[in-house]
Amino acid sequence: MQSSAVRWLATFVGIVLGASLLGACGRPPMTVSPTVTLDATTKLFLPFITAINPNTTVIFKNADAATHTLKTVPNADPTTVGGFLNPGTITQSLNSGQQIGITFTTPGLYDLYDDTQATIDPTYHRVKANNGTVGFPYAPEAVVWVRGNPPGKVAPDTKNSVIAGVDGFQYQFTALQYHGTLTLHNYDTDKHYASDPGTFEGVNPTAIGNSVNVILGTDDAPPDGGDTPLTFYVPGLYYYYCTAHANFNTQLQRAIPHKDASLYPIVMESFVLVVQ
Ligand SMILES: [Cu+2]
Repeated sequence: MQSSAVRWLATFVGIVLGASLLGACGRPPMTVSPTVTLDATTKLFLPFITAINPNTTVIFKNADAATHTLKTVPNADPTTVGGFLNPGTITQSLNSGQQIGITFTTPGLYDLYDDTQATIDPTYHRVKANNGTVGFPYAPEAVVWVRGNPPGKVAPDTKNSVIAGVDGFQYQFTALQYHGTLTLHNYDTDKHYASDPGTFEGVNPTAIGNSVNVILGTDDAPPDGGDTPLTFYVPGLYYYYCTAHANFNTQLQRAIPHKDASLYPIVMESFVLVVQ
């Protein structure tokens, strides 16, 4: 018992995000830290989403035989820089068997990925699993949600759109104030959906709209496509995906893209952070 505790201490690196970087050593926290594991079987980060309070240390563990990395996904929307998305930057290498502790101090969403198995799509700014990876089409991506009010201004209302000719939402992450409305617009010809898979991993505290939320395209709502407004009364993190272009895998708690979805292997999903 003694020796395993010492070993654990020896491999523990403390990193504090949002305030300052702790160089030397971290103390193991008194409470059990949530763990995100780069799983040896799926080669994915499990769980996909981790919800924590500020000043919680998350253990990132590489259970695989190969070296992996943990890196911040560049913000697709430049207006979110300095705000709710990625208020701190992480660039870490994780050797086989290594675990590190990262303490998240600033509220917001942290979108992380492993660049040994995925790239960032230059057009759609999403994590895209490399062909031939074990986890394909799932991307080795992990989202950490730190509850509370993020830095910067959060808009009262916001918009996310289905891109013309593409089975995908413009942004993976948006934010708004509670009692505000997320308007989903569809510039594509086809119908798309913002479907709610129910509550999981602390996400979706209430149903999103009618849980189906069809968004009419230019075929059904000519000439410019339809709007689906969704108003959020309960703060929290919400997740939606398009049931016409993905299925929700309840074991992995992630959506898997349909092979005929135009952005495959990028999945048609999005998050909206609703701030009090
Ligand atoms: Cu769709």
